[in-house]
Amino acid sequence: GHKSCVLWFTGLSGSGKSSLANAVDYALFQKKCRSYVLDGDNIRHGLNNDLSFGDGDRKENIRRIGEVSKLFVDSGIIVSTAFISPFRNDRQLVRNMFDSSEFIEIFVDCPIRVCEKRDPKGLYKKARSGVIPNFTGITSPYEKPENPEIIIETNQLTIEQSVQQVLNYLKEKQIL
Ligand code: GGZ
Repeated sequence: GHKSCVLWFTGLSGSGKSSLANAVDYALFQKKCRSYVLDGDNIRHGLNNDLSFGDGDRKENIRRIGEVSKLFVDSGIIVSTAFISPFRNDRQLVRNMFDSSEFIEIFVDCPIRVCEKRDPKGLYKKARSGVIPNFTGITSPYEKPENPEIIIETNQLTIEQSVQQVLNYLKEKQIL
């Protein structure tokens, strides 16, 4: 058996949140844990398809994701969320929905020049040329976590090393 918790990945577009959340989720599945990933594909395209990227809608995006995460945690699942969640205050509001051991903030730390170089979807290019407004890191802020439970430098580590860092934390805290 294992305890349930939220692995709250936060970081810039292209920092590797989604890849890492999915890799952690797969590693947990292999260990026979019950886990699930919430990301743009299943939330921004569904429940939250009424929300834009303005500050107010980002806040509501994160609030709803916090509430959904709570349902998963109540059902005994380890839920990984992969959203930029750029505002410190919004992340704090979600943190406050949980017992302190249940909310694990993971700062996916990657320099913006590296994210911009990766630019897998060409979004930074569009943001620079003004086609996409309010783009995080370019024309909209990203407030770095001050006291995250885990910091992962995706620019310095392999995906396997990054996954291991998360698993080590979960073992240390006796969640696994
Ligand atoms: C940031 C944007 C924007 C703007 C579209 N700013 O790299 P991606 O494509 O796949 O992930 C980004 C995703 C961000 O959605 P989140 O729900 O994670 O954001 S937040 O937590 O701030 O609400 C990016 C794409 O959507 N995208 N427009 N203007 N990212």
